[in-house]
Amino acid sequence: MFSSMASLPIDPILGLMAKFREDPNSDKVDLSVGVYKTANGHTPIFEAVKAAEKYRLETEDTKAYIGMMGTPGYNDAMLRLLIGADYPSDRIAAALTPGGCGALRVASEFLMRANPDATVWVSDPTWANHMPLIGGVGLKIKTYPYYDKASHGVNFSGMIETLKGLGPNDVVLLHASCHNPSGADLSPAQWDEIAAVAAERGFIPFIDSAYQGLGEGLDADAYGIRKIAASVEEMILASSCSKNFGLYRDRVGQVAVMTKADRKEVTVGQISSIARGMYSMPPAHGGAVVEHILTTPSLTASWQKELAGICSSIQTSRTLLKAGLEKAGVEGDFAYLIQNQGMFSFLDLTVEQINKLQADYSVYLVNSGRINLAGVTANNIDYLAASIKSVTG
Ligand code: PLP
Ligand code: TYF
Repeated sequence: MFSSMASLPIDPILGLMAKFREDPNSDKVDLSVGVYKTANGHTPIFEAVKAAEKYRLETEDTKAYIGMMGTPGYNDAMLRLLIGADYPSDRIAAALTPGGCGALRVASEFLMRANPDATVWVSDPTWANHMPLIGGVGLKIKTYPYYDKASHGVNFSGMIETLKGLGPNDVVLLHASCHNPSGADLSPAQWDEIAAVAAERGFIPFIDSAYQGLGEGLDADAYGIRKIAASVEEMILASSCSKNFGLYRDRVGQVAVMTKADRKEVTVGQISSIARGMYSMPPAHGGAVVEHILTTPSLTASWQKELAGICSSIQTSRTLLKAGLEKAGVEGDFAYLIQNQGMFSFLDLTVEQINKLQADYSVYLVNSGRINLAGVTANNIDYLAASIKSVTG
């Protein structure tokens, strides 16, 4: 039965991560997968996470299942973080999910049940995994203009013109902050306009928040979420604790569906039924850690401080890269590297140049030219800039 299965290429991002690990070159530079690393290439565990895990180890007295939606405490703490303390609890059905990916998949299954004819509009370009996660349930996917290659910012007029043509059968996937892969984010004024168009046209905003706190700060990065939540009756929010709590492998996320009044219970039933068909109960550990941090003021403060440190270290990497490329004489205006937000930006390199960077210099980045800025450090910038200079001529 299995011999007819086709051989498939592996996830290009995760494939590079494995290749990088095997590369013996001591000068190697990893700009591939979106994982935060310190200057020595290590991804640390937040102190608040360690403290919460210690607390949990001491106090946890059962491994019996948690509910399909996760715990109410986790869901409440996350919604406060994302939407704010005044979130409309009577209209939001939320569930702990295995990572942001789990949230995106549950949300897509929910949309498919709600309206199999819906079209999900994603930014051009978007995170490559949005395609299998959303398209895999059978939903149609189309793109709206987003990234402007010339300015390395947002082509907002192109985007808003497309959104103005959408209606109630459309769903628009928006990145809350730190756009993956471009780093080009929407301004508050642009979010205001999108919220007004969503309310007017009746399409469903579907917000993916995987980097809250890694752009301009926890509240600033949630501006769009909060504006949209205050402007429309129905929306979906898929969030991840992988980056901002450093809980990558523990798989912690949340799906939240904002509904019309009186539809909450039906929505909880639908989400539970979708979870039952996929994994039934989510893993408890990471959600409990996040809940403990967000409900313990001293740990909240410690977590926020460490997160702000990561954010400023990525900003330092942006400054380093801009200065390094200029110093090495690489052609181009690199001011955009400072304007972009979060872990990622594009470098204008051809696939040929990217392949050469990997083959000749052990510099790893994905084919699109997307780089993870966390991989740029004071120690490797001269080597990295010289390598880029040499492949760009
Ligand atoms: N959405 C975006 C845009 C991402 O970059 C990621 C990856 O980190 C996720 C969602 C979800 O990640 P995870 O499933 O690891 O929480
Ligand atoms: O874009 C990234 O690099 C991160 C991590 O299948 C990631 O979002 C990459 C590939 C993948 C899951 C997560």
